[in-house]
Amino acid sequence: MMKTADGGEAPLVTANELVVPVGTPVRVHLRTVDVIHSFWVPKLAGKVDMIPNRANFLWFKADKPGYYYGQCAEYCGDSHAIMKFRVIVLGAADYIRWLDNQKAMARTASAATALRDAQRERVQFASFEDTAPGSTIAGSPEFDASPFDAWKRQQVPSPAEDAALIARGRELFAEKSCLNCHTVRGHTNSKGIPYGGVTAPDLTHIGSRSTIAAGVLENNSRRLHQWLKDPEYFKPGNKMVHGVGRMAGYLKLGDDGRPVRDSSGKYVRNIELNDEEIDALVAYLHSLK
Ligand code: HEC
Ligand SMILES: [Cu+2]
Repeated sequence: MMKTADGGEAPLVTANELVVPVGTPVRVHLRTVDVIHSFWVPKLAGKVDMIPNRANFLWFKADKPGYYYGQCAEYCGDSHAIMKFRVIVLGAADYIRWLDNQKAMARTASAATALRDAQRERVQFASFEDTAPGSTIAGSPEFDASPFDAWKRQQVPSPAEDAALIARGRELFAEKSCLNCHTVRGHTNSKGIPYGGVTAPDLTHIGSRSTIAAGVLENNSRRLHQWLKDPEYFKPGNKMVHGVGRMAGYLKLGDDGRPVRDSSGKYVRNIELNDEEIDALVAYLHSLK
């Protein structure tokens, strides 16, 4: 259980990555709200379907620490082929450390770690030539060499983080309406508006996860920037672009809840982000270890 911003308790929430202790039987409850999925981590357990209105579960026990790949094994929609997830198996002490950190409220970066703008990674956004739409994994050579080590590096704040940029990103998280769908537990903007959206992944510790977007992309600055610039490119049909119910995402929704087009047939945007704003959001999200 974790503490909530209002002092209550709630189950711990993560996304894309299931972190478990080694040598311990784990019971996974499998639920789906809309379509059928199938939970499959070939090296750890058999395949079990997730079916709406039905409570399924499975047990598994991992013998070795490491980074294990999982894949949805039942056609579930436009982005099924790229519906991946990971299981990270840790030794007992590492697991407790991870758990304590995840239970904590969102981290606030300190000004002592400020970095000159010039040192930030610059990214070319005009096209994503380094990746193809729907490609199975878009990692870096370091990540591909050892996903487990990459995951471990991701657990600690970068010594190069820029506190001013992070603060700007934190404000933008409210200005750009990210807070409508996402939670960052314990964080508000400067006006005290809590970041408490519930329809999308909880981002309280997004900086500590090695992948984003259901494991399609490595969670480095370049990939996170690309994701925020054009989520549709990587996950066609996703709700961040198309909205959740009546809550608009990147596209403006009409009264019928469908994206609106202008007279030339182009979709009308609801959320506009320029590259500087995206850089600030990336810095903010990556400070959330
Ligand atoms: C309409 C609701 C909505 C809005 C508004 C929205 N998002 Fe999302 N976001 C989602 C959903 C749904 C996903 C999961 C997408 C998927 O993987 O299919 C997501 C995924 C993400 C992820 C990846 C999370 C993960 O664990 O993989 C990040 C980071 C993110 N959003 C940041 C933002 C930021 C920053 C903004 C504001 C500019 C924003 N979102 C606005 C719904 C929204
Ligand atoms: Cu699927």
